[in-house]
Amino acid sequence: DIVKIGRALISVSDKARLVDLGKALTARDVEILSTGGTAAALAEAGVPVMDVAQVTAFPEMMDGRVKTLHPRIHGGLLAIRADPSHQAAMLVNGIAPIDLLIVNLYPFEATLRRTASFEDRIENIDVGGPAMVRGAAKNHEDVAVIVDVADYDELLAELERHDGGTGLAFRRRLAQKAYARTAAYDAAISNWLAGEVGETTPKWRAFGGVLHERFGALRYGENPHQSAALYLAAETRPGVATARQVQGKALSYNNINDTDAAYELVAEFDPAKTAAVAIIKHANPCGVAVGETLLEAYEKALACDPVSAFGGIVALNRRLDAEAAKKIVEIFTEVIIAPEADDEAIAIIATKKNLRLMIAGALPDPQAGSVTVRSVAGGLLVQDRDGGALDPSALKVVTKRAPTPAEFADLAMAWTVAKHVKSNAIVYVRDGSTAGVGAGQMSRVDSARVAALKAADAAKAAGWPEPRTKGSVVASDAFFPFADGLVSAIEAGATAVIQPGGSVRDAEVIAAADEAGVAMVFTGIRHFRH
Ligand code: 93A
Repeated sequence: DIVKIGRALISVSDKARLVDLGKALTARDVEILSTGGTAAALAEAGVPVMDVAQVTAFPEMMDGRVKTLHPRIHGGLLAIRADPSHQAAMLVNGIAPIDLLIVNLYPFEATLRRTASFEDRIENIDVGGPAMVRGAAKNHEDVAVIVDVADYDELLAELERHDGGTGLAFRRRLAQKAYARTAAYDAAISNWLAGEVGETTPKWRAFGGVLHERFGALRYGENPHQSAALYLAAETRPGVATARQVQGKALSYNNINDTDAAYELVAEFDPAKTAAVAIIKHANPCGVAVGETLLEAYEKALACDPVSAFGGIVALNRRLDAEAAKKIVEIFTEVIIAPEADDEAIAIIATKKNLRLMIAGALPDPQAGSVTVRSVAGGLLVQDRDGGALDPSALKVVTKRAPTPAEFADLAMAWTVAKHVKSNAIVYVRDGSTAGVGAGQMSRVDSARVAALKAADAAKAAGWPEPRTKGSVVASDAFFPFADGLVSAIEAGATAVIQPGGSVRDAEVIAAADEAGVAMVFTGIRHFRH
């Protein structure tokens, strides 16, 4: 699969490192073809080069709009070398093969970053370059294509390895990169034109590489004065964006955001092992529980913070059944999302005509790789989604007392829930349901206090003798920088703790746990969520 480079076509707007590259290719007896400016730069440096105009027998014309758009060029790039009919076509039409294409496109994107006229930008739309790049990439079986100055070194290393040739794996990688380049290039042009023609949401088209389809405009964004739209991701992950809406009003921006948080959370719980329900408000859980049935899990989740649960989003990890549906419709809920729903459950939901029921078809794989995107001024922040899962064998007991099996089960759950709570996250769990959730505070000790306070309020409202944090376990999404957060959790009644560890004051924190007879495990990983 090694293709020896006999002839190369170089046509580059960015002439950086051009002469060095030309010299290196000449040293390997590669014949070089070039377009006007590129040829001139090479010739000036004494690199032997033939102008494409000589090959095409046409002059570059129309201000350079037509230079390489000719069968002698495209035939040389596209001909399948092993195909006798292609060979014959080359012979008959005087087409010589081109084994290596080095192109970088007219700097269209740069015209967006500077003040430029409409005409200037139009003139900087490269047509011949992308045409050659796409042709060479299609024919990567025989042709290598470079679209980035940064790849010159790799090319020269490859030629060194294969005595002036390139391997198929290398060419295929280059082909992939070439199409990524032409796709991004056209996306940039389309984004710009979208703005020019008054497309209402041109800025969102900038997500081109990540998102591929505008799914629909939303009534408004997080607030009524913000416009908004939902885009579908190029990758398909079962969830709110692709779920089937069985009934109810159209989802709002906030509904979609909260429903996503809810469904991603319940997906952490294997439906074959347990039913799980999460109730979400403002993207944070106000109650999460597991149980034998969805009804049991829902009732336990609701008990955690019934005040906040009003107007919440309910996510379930199993097929919605009638008994759970009957209970859920008792209070005002914005959205229900589940992998499936029984007909009887659907009929019960139908009695609340505004309530949105979303059927996702499946649960997403919590560990599956994917990306999350958020915007910052002038850019996008992209990261792998947090697919981290608790590895029981990696847990380190750091206190004199180890957690009991019952504590351990609740610790694992608390840790899983904490992953889905905005930092600083403190989550108390007792008997398979959250007892208190502290979310989004700027100090960890405040999150511990807020969670305990909410548990105390819930107990008071329900007439329980004590808050459910008494005898609970607690998870912290990141390490306790001081003992105070832990002390606060112990005061609230936690008997076991799960946290990443890794603070310079771990010794102090461990000592505080030991003093109270509290068991603590370190996970070694953290789950910030901002
Ligand atoms: O105007 S074009 O779209 N028409 C063409 O036929 C063509 N062929 C190559 N632009 C074309 N190119 C581009 O010219 C290349 O992609 C490269 O960016 C540029 C190099 O021009 P020069 O060698 O004259 O500096």
